[in-house]
Amino acid sequence: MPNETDSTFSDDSSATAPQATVTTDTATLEDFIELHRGESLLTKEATEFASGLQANRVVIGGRSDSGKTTLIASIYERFNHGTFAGYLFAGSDTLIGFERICHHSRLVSNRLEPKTERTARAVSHRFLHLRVCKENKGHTHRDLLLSDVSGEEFQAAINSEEDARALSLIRFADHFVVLSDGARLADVSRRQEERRFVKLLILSLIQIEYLDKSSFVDILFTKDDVIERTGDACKDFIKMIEGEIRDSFEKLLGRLRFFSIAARDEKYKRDIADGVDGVLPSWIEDSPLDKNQPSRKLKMPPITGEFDKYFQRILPQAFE
Ligand SMILES: Nc1nc2c(ncn2[C@@H]2O[C@H](COP(=O)(O)OP(=O)(O)OP(=O)(O)O)[C@@H](O)[C@H]2O)c(=O)[nH]1
Ligand SMILES: [Mg+2]
Repeated sequence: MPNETDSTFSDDSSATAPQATVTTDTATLEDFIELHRGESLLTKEATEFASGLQANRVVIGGRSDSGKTTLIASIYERFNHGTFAGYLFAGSDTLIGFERICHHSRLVSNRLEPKTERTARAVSHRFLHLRVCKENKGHTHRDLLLSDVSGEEFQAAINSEEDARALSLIRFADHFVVLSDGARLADVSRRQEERRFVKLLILSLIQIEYLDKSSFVDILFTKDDVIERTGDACKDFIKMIEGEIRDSFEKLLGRLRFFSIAARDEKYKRDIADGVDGVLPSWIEDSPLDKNQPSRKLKMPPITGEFDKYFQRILPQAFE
């Protein structure tokens, strides 16, 4: 388990330790803007972030239950315990958002098993913001925006071009991440459907040119704890999918990589966010986009919640 006593980031008075427990559903945009102003965020840093030039944007796709929200919650929770993947937590403008998604994952209300709340389709296109700094590298920070989009939107996208086009946030992502559900891959009655889904999702997005030779794409096989318990036949199946996806798409994309993660081992044998440290640094550091060029613009989505308002407010230049 992570070292509970490691509080390296809390020595830095400029950092915002992710300890605030704010779970009210009635919080407004102003509430969390205030929250972020209440911390020692320098104006210069805030301005740089608001310019949108410094934040890498990671869009996380995958069908419902593949583990998207749990992955985001697990990253935040690891930073709760100190250094993760060589980085320290240095603040977030969406602490309420993190607390809300973690609330359902934690052992609260006498739950015996942690469960992540399903992301509602109505609250689409929400982003969570993380500010981190490299361990031993002083105060140079990096900003990361992680999408938490409902799996239903990705499922719809493989069946309809219109629904695929609704995922226009992928056009301006620095990283597009597809989660392939390890629990489905471990189940012989559902694994073929999962294999088809992942391939079709990438294909659909290539066909409408949301993914192209400039795109960085990562495939994450989730719930590796389940895969591990299922045995070698399942691992062989995953290797086969990996080979197929490479053969079909590698030449059409800027970068294609594969990882296995266990964001939340239900038997608690692995650390939270196990394996995520292998991919997180590249989300923070790498980008296929020339950040000095005007970025690809998004269609203004319908405003369905505070996350949409937040995103449009901090990155107005990202929208058409
Ligand atoms: N065993 C195991 N279960 C996991 C892991 N990660 C996520 N889960 C479980 O998988 C279920 C679905 O996870 P979510 O994060 O809600 O999935 P999602 O992709 O956000 O789903 P939607 O919001 O419906 O799109 C939850 O019950 C999680 O507890 C893991 O690493 N191991
Ligand atoms: Mg979700």
